[in-house]
Amino acid sequence: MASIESVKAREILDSRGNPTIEVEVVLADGTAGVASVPSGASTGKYEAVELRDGDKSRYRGLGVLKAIEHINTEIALAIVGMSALEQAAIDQRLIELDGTANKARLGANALLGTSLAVAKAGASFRGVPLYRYLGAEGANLLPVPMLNILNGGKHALGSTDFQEFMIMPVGAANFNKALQISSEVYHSLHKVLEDKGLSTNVGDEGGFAPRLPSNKDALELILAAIDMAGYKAGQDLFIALDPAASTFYQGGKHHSAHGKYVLSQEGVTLGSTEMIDYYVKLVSDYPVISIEDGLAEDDWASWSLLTAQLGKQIQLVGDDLYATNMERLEKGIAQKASNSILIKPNQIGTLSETLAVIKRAQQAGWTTIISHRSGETEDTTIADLAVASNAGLIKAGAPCRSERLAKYNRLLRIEEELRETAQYPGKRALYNLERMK
Ligand code: 2PG
Ligand code: MG
Repeated sequence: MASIESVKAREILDSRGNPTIEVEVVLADGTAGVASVPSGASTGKYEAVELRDGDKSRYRGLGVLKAIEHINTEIALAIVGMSALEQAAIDQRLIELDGTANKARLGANALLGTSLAVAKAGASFRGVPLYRYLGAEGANLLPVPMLNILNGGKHALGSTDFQEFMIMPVGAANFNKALQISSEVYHSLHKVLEDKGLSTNVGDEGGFAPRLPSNKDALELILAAIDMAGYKAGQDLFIALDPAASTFYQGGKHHSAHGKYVLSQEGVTLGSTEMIDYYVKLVSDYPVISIEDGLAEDDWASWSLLTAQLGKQIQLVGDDLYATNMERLEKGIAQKASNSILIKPNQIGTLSETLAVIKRAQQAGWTTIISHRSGETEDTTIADLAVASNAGLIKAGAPCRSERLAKYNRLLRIEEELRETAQYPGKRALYNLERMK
């Protein structure tokens, strides 16, 4: 009765108003699973391919009707009749059906939407929540949220060079309290900006996007906000950064050592080692506990240098560097390129591959952060995935805008449902850092 009876996709719009895919899988007993697919702006070049129509007469070429057609015909034909409970077999079938290394033929967006809708149908069929269905019985770890309260880079043009300035409420006793603290700091930041006559408009992930001369100015504003809200930076909350350095890295494509990091708002251009020095200084001057994509996606040798220098002190997260790809992760582990990985299901295209990458990183003693994309929908799968995989960390934007809050609100409900068995790791989420143990 868990056999798949129909698979149907439709075009919906994401939080930026761009088309994306929603997939509905219905089982023989009438149980349904619905999932939708997010989309990035600072997309890494090693991500699986997001298939877009390229037909300029619709949605500026961003339509996804081709990918939808693939789901409604080829993909449906291949998985109808299979059991929704066989997630691994279904994902394998999807991968083989596509037949390319980067899912370019059918589209990683087509594959992921199908894969997630199957999982949701399977959970419904079993009558359990998705986090329970995907995780073991003991999966009860709520993640520490990493909330992007100040947006720059490709998510807010004209703001900072660095893409994301996040707060991590590690001092809270539970997730509910963590969200409360974060919202209070967010609103204090609004006040700090207002008092300084700076813009309180928000960027793609709901964080403020003032025009600022430097990244340090952003850090100072956040420290002021934490203080105004009555909390202690470096104790109740830490700061995490996602410079998204691939977006301001120039040249040296084949000889990464010759590339340059161009901080145009600050008016400085740095070589790789100077960029590392810049971070060393930031970490000594500010309560920064995590840096994601501090270096570019091809600058492997510098990643290892950065990790040798700061990897004991802070979390160093590879996002564009790994693109949730097992081969790239293995290379990173071998080269000690970082101590953490960002996990985005749509970078790789199926749920099973995503789970395998999380598991491998955890085995290597790394932290794993389950992440949204800058273009999101109301889908809350990543919240369940964070709990199911014991990731301990989630990145889902500011505590503002419903597509971001959908994930945090889902976690509030999960925490309530788990009652006294729910765990909030606080600073232990960064278990591989000596000082956070
Ligand atoms: C990132 C993400 C999410 P995007 O770089 O980590 O914050 O941005 O989805 O635009 O790639
Ligand atoms: Mg990133």
